[in-house]
Amino acid sequence: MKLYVAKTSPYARKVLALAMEKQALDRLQVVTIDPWSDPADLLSAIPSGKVPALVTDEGWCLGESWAIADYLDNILPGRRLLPDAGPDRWRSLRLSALAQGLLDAAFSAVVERRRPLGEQSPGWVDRQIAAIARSLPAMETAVPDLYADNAGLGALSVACALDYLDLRHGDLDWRTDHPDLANWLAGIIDRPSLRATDPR
Ligand SMILES: N[C@@H](CCC(=O)N[C@@H](CS)C(=O)NCC(=O)O)C(=O)O
Repeated sequence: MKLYVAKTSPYARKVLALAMEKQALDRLQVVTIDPWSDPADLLSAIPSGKVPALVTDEGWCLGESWAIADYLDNILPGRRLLPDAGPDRWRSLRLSALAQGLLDAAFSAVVERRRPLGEQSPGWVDRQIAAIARSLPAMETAVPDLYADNAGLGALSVACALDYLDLRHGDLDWRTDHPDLANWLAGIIDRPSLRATDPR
């Protein structure tokens, strides 16, 4: 299986961390590319042109980090990071979706700020920052769930999203108002899967 990733992509990091947690990274041929330069093999594999993108051994392609993570969790050996069904699955999915919401907002603000000055929309950036500001208290409230998820897909997704905030939005002092979340992140971020995928 071929997995297209980019070095600093927080979405790709989530999938790589999952494969490492399952100790099954060797089952993937990881191809590091720059999606912004429109590489031909990525575009022919996946219409969105985004990473992560997975080309399976059967030759079909899957995009979207959450779908790839679900698929790999099913077919790779190792411990399950997203339970098959029941309350544990819903908890992990809830956390995963919360993380995706924060990550989408944080990433979108970064992309907007990289556009040529005359094309940037401060209103759009403010909207994304507001979404981040609403997501953080929801995550603080969900800290018991983050521990209960036991470094599952939901917890790893939140860790990747928060670490992306630190990488690209270092000016947002989110730890002061979310101390439990900060403590939880300090504990999980030292896992080998997250250390090995640190984009810094
Ligand atoms: N919803 C997607 C987002 C993936 C995404 O936006 N990836 C970025 C890199 S971090 C990308 O490939 N951007 C290239 C583009 O938008 O053309 C996911 O969860 O995988």
